[in-house]
Amino acid sequence: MLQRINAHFINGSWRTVAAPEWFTLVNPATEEAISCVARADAAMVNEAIAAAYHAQDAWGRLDFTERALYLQQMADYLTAHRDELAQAITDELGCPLWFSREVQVDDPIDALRNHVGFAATLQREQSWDARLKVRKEPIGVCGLITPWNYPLHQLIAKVAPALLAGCPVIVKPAEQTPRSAIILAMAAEAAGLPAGVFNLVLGCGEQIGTILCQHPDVDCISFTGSTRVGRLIQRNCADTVKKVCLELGGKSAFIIGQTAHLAEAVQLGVEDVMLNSGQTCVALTRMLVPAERYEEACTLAAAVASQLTIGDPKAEDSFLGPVVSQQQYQAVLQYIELGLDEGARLLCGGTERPAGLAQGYYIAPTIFADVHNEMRIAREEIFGPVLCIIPYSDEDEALRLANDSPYGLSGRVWADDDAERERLALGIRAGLIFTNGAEWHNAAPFGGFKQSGYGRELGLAGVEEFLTLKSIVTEEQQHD
Ligand code: TXE
Repeated sequence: MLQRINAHFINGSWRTVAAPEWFTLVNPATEEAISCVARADAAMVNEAIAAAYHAQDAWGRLDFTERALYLQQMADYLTAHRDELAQAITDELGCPLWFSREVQVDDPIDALRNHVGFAATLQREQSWDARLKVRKEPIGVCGLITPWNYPLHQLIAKVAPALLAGCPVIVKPAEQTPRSAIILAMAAEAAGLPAGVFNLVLGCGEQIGTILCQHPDVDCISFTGSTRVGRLIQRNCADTVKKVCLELGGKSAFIIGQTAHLAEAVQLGVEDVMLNSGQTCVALTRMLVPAERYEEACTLAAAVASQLTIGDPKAEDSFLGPVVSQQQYQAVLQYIELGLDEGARLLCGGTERPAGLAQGYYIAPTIFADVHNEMRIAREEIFGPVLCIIPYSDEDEALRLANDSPYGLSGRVWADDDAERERLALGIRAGLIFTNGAEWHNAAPFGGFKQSGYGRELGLAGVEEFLTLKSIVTEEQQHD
């Protein structure tokens, strides 16, 4: 018997849809149905908006430090439910359980706790003087629309700053990954958030998203997902002049510099793309290598990929599991075929099912050499375990290739020479640059240049997105 999930959190209580449409969730590792999820109807979405609208004044009047106490309790709840969260994410998304625990769950909880720490700074920044008071005020009711690839992270990166800023939220997670959102709503309930401050509606992106975007009582939409839907959201928000934050796709470059330690750089580059089966918006999908070291890099990359274990997400030694869905599986396989048609050289992987995996949406780590930056596989976001290796002749060409992309989300440079590293890092037009072996930073403001979107998440800058300024000018005091 399939588990039925009919759970929407509105105005402080759990609600069911009376005669719902059901959406079937499939475990991507087994291709078996795991549950059916009821989609919220339009009436329920409108109720959630009304609840948030009525909650905004009281919530907005609290100090940052008071609101931070609720976030603290939510973080404690999530920590206590770490294993359940990790299991839910692995079942729905297919990434290995160790990755769910360490990256999909621990990192966002850490990010949530960072927000607790921002409260005192924000409180101090409220400025006063005799004639002018400039206050940072919440922007209002926020619709938060998130994707499936890092389900808890994507939620926390929006919910934490919005709540801290004083904005009530209506959360619409991706249909493929509802469980982490339900657990987050349980955290909000356990923390005793006032009714209407946190609302969760599960269901169809187009239907719920359109209502949220067009509703006059919603003041801001923060969206992470495809560039296609990002454009649509902008248009849908235009009539009500909402603030919009968009975190969209990427096609990030990894420039391996002339002075790089090639083996270390290539290993990190390959592993980075293959993690989460390539379904990472900051994945370094274009590896740029000095022409004179190109064949050496290709050989190293294929060797690294051949060592990565693909298989059962529950096995501790699986480095990558399946991709999220049949749809994603077909889309990635089509890109691999396209790469072959475009004349790229397949170093490893491809469209063949990995050995021993008869079921599941598994795609072997795939690497293409002889890729030109004009090829579609070098320009479009594939969102699967596929790496393109591109040669460059000198530093100028490396930067030209890195920046010759409609996207500008992220990038990495590796050079042992400080000056080279600095020049490359400054030269890439993208919102987040890593150097050498640097790891993800939970307080680094994150967001795109160009068609990767605008607005920032994480860090104090992430909270500022949900704040607006109010100036109160007072009459000069007359002194006798
Ligand atoms: O994304 P969608 P999909 C990219 C990646 C991937 C592609 C498609 O390239 O292959 O997008 O993935 C909701 N109005 N990224 O189809 O459709 C939807 O319900 C409002 C990059 O899953 O953009 C979900 O909650 N909302 C990315 C969210 O939008 C709508 C992460 C994302 O879904 C809507 C994921 C509408 N009309 C995919 N239609 C990243 N930047 O990290 C759908 N949604």
